[in-house]
Amino acid sequence: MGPPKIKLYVVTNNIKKGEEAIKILESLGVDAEIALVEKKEIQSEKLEEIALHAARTAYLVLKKPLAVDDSGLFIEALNGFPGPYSNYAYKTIGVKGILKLMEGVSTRKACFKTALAVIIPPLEKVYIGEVCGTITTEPRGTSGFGFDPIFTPEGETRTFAEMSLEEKNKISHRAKAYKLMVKDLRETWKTIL
Ligand code: ITT
Repeated sequence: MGPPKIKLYVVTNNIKKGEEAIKILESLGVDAEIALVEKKEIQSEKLEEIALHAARTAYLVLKKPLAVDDSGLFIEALNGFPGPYSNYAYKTIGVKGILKLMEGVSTRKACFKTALAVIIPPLEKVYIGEVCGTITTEPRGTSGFGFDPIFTPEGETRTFAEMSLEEKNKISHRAKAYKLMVKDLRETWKTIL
């Protein structure tokens, strides 16, 4: 028997997002749990900075190995809006507001991006995952959360909200970031995840 596995805490206040992360980690064989810890969100245009700062402040409270993902939807025709302001945009103008801003706009390309910060002392790292696709003209589907009903990933006809969680987790920005993280931690850093 080797050393015991590390348990990773997924810090978020968004339960849907947390459940998605737990499923991804489960499929990679990682022991993980959601932690609803108060974390400070700085304003920055860089998801990497927001995620790392949030992870550091959460670590001061939790003092256990943890991961924080900060994600956003970057719409090309809106010069990357809402991007790092996705939470605020979702709560204020919402899915409908985004569709309204996109009315009559033919360039519908958009990308979801995740910056995943992990702290397993002394290690502190940030991983990036991205998936591009298009913004629909109408919301479709009821699964997932946030902007899932208006985003169709490349090579698909369905929105993320029309897919099962397992399907979204095969291709999503979040899944890509977590897969990179687990691979790097296990292979390069010999972390027992
Ligand atoms: P925490 O910071 O507490 O984790 P949050 O909801 O603010 O929760 P993010 O900052 O990562 O999480 O995401 C900002 C918003 O972007 C989020 O509220 C959603 O509206 C949207 N979003 C993020 N990831 C998404 C995804 O996979 N599918 C659809 N929308 C997503």
